[in-house]
Amino acid sequence: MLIWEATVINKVGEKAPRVILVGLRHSRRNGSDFEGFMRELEALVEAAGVTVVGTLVQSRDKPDQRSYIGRGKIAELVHLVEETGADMVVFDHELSPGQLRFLEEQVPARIIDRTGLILDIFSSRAHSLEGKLQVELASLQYQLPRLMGQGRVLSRTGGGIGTRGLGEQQLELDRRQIRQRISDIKRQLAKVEKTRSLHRKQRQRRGLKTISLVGYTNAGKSSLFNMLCQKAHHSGQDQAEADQRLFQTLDTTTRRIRFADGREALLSDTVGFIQDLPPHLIAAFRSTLEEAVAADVILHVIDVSDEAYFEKVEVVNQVLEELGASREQIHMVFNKVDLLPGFKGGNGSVPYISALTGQGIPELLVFLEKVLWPD
Ligand SMILES: Nc1nc2c(ncn2[C@@H]2O[C@H](COP(=O)(O)OP(=O)(O)OP(=O)(O)O)[C@@H](O)[C@H]2O)c(=O)[nH]1
Ligand SMILES: [Mg+2]
Repeated sequence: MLIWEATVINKVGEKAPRVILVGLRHSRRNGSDFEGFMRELEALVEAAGVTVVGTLVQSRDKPDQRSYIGRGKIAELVHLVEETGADMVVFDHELSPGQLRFLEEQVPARIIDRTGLILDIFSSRAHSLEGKLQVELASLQYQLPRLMGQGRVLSRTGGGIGTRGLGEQQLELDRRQIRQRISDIKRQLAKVEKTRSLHRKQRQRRGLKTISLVGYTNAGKSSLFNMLCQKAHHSGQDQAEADQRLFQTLDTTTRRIRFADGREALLSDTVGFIQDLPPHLIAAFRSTLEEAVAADVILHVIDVSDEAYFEKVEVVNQVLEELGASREQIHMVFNKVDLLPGFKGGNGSVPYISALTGQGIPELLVFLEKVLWPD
């Protein structure tokens, strides 16, 4: 059956694919810093475990409808692919099904767009049943309009998994199977959500307060989660994984933490955000994200050492707002102060911390206690 399979771009045992990045600088890209965007794309590619061997940048007023980068630039891309021996080309934006097909025909390498790349990273990181179902749902919805004729179906990585010799009939069969699978997954997810909302009601009834850590990917949420559990835990549990790779965390982890006076709260570590998150992914992860914003306190973790932190704060605020978080719930915490040369400490109103060295953590716990129990 041709349904989504969890294969990763860089399968263990295969040599790391060589990748060319393609970026399109155009006037409609909402003023954001293009170089920063490309650096982030490279970090995403690295998070998928592949090596970048070249970058191609095109400037035009707007994307070309048929080929995204324009015909002249495609010739240059083909040349670069041949010269570098690249196996894969990653585009900086989601391609339409038509653009993807056209590029596949023209360029002798696998074509992947930013959405396909993010989906790939997500699927390699999902461990829980819910996470896996959510990623599969988003992936199938992405894949459905991208199924191709002649019995070729685009794999999640944009390449073809060859089931040659099959025709339109097979294609229709595949589509029907995918639609069927999509509705199965939705049904399963609805069940998981029901159980979760039941648990939430139980917690509320017991009066247990909740804190969720949210923020841009790589801001240090998992590191802070571990640090807070270490300083305020009462049961030795396994740790959340912190890593410099983007989207290290996908599944939500929750632990009980205890404050100085013995009061307790539940702390959750969650999936990170990124600019231009694929809409299918947001939709698929909606219940996880809504769960995060339903907390009594939303701790927005910010990497102050990142020169683009201000834009990233905006991205996170926007997603939080879309999810219905209220301003009163959201509290910012500035992380990675150890990387700021000559940092002397904040003015006391906003917590400045280092989840790595532990600086500012006792103060953060006091801060959290105050916002959780204001009386
Ligand atoms: N120097 C320094 N590095 C930090 C600090 N906090 C986290 N890091 C590093 O930043 C990287 C990302 O940390 P994580 O805790 O995995 O970040 P995250 O927000 O959970 O990331 P995702 O799960 O990928 O969204 C890791 O390499 C951490 O070691 C800090 O306070 N100072
Ligand atoms: Mg994490």
